Amino acid sequence: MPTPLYSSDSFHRACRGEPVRQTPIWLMRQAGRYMAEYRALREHHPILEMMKNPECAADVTLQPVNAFDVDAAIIFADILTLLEPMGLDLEFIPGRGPVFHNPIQCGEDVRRLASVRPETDLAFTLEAIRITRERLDGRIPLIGFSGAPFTLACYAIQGGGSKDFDDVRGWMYRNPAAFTDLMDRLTEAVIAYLLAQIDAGAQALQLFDSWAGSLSQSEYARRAAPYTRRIFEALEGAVPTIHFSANGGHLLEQIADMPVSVIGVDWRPDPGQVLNRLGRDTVVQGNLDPALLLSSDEAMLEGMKQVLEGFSPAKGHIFNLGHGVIKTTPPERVKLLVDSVHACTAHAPSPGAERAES
Ligand code: 1CP
Repeated sequence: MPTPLYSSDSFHRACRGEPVRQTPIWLMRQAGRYMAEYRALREHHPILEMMKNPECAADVTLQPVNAFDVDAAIIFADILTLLEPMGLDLEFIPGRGPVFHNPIQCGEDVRRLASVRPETDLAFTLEAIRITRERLDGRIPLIGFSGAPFTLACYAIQGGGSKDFDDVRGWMYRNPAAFTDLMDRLTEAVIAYLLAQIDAGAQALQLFDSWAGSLSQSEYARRAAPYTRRIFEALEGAVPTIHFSANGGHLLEQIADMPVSVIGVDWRPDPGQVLNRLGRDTVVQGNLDPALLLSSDEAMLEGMKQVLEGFSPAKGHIFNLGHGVIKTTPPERVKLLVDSVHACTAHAPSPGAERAES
């Protein structure tokens, strides 16, 4: 049995828009190749094998937790593993990235997709969540995640990565009924997967819609938002939820209109403008440009201050990068960033924070 939620931690308090002693911070892709500990494990194991071995996945999840004073862990898994039990044959090819050998090409391919039973099909990630919760022993909360239906559909149709997924949008316009069928099936799979992650002990959930930004506002409203909304409705009241999309600045109002706890913002929009558009009664996550960690300490810290100041009027702020940690990031920079966010915000607690957290 997982231990109960630790609802007084700063991450959860910020998710709920409650005062915090210092701004919580975690980083998307905080586990990965920029860490020597990760590279040492990766030398001996292909990435899918690492994700499918729950002990190993728990080890990797805890690497950044042990190295940096982050306020949340995120389970080591990948958005693409959900597509495997549906019938898509996934391989991570070194130097090329993920590839599906049998991408979706027609409506018949969609109709052939299997439904997912997470407890058996994705038992490895659920077990990794249980092990990680035990090892964390309540120190910080554990975030589970899934890809959102549109981003999953992008990979399922494209059969791998793409710089813009133009061909996927072309397919979507040519095959509207098959695309709707695919989105329906993916939505059911994502809901089942995320509910199973909660059962296993995930204390918050992030939905990655990395490619939603490739859709226009009206196409997003029509072809993606209803499915994402259905997912947040299914999770409402269970654990805090976070939405993230890269390059999705034009979609922020639509996303904020969903029953989601936290709006993730990539590094492109200015924090002040985000709050002008969404209102201060919003909980935001983000949004330092990850490339600033490849810059100087001074430039990174200047960027950090702008993000902290820009989002300070918000009801809640979880500090994060505007996308994942870049592979060439020096780990010392991550440490400096985490410590500096804590140090800079510890001096200006919101009213009532000390009382609330003691
Ligand atoms: O060793 C390696 O090959 C490193 C690359 C790697 C890692 C560390 C991949 C391949 N996946 C992961 C783990 C992963 N993926 C996490 C772990 C938790 C964390 O520390 O944050 C998460 C949250 C993901 C999510 C993910 N996978 C996304 C959404 C987030 C984003 O970056 O936009 C996407 C799009 C993927 C697909 C994927 N997996 C891996 C790669 C290289 C890619 C991108 C493929 C492409 O579009 O070209």
